[in-house]
Amino acid sequence: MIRILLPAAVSAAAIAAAPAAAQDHGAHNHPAPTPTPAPEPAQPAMDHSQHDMAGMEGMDMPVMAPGGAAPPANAGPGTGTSLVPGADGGMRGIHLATGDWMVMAHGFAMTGVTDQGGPRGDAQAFTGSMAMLSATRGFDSGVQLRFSSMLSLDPVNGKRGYPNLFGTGETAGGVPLVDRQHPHDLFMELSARVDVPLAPGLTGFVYGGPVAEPALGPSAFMHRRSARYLPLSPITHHWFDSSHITYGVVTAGVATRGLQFEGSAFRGREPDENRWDIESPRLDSWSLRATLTPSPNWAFQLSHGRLESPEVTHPGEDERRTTASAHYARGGFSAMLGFAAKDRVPGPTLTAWLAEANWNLGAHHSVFGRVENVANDELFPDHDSPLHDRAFRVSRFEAGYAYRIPLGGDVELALGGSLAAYAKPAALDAAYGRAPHSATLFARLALGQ
Ligand SMILES: [Cu+2]
Repeated sequence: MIRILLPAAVSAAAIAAAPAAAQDHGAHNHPAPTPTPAPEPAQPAMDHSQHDMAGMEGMDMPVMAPGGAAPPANAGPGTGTSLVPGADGGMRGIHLATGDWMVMAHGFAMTGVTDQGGPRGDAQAFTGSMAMLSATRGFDSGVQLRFSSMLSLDPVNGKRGYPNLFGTGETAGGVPLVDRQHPHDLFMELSARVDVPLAPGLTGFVYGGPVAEPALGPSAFMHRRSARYLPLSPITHHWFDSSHITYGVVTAGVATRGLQFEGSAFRGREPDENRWDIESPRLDSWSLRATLTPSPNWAFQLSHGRLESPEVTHPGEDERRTTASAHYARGGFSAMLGFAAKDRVPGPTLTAWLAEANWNLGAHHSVFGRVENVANDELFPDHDSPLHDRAFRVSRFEAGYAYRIPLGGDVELALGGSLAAYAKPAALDAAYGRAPHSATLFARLALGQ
């Protein structure tokens, strides 16, 4: 227990200590300094009071480009080059202007204990964490340059990650992980991005790096406001957003105020089970994504990718992945509805649905939930099992509550818990019990969003 909890405490302390170093900036809920897709022309001398959006969270404000010829964007930045509704509030945290560069830091550390229930549901303490650091600078020409890094201490959970009933994907000790969420890699992102104004209201961009996220799927769950307090990974992670850690990505796109088109070349293979290293990049797969943001309240994305041999245990098997999602944000309420189809080549097509929402009620209370439905054929990896490779459609219904304690300087402690129940075919009763249910408690310390 101590071994598991200590790294979270250390990273939590690091996050908590950070605002002291930036007292004059930390207390404000700044909008993102880089409101994707609008480039940020060099106007560092902007009146600070104009820039201060504190108290405006939840208002239906477009994410304003801080001056210049760029129009205000309806969208805010998600993970990689993905977009979320501008009304979600953008990425917040500590902002420091150092010379020509604007440095932004944000992140979270959480520790939890979960009992996933039933014969296959383990009980375990676990941690989750993410620290993001980015540096952005604008040039007189309107060109904007940004470097981003994202780190996680997930690997301290051990190779088998944490219990997550009906969750599958990736391996530990060469064995597929089932009813578990794999740990994320230490390096979740090391990327660079250049935005170039092409015409009034039109921006072109190039993004990529040795660890980055291709233009495929919605913003990854750990950055979605709708999933902010949901303590566990979605069981549909490998249908929607598992490509958020990809070793080798190059993306090019164009964006207007309400529309973004982009394409990526990237490595199809999932990260291996050594979570502390950087793997060799390749560009053997591709994806295309269109994102529509008609207002600051809505974002819709449609994406399709062809992944070369994503799974180490199925080396001859490729994947065509299609995802569609709608994101809504207004007044402290954020929601997402998504559909995904994983077409194995060769093999069947497995579909998934996901609906999740978070609602901040006043200064302290949040209620949240997620419903997922997925056809999964990886629940019995043992070749001798009569159920091996059979697809079963299962559903998870999860609901929870968090009590939020603002600690000042955009630091927040949230204490909460969730309960989950499942629907599944009777053929799974022997393995999972007739009615498994799960309970999770967590403490989450966050700097910004
Ligand atoms: Cu992941």
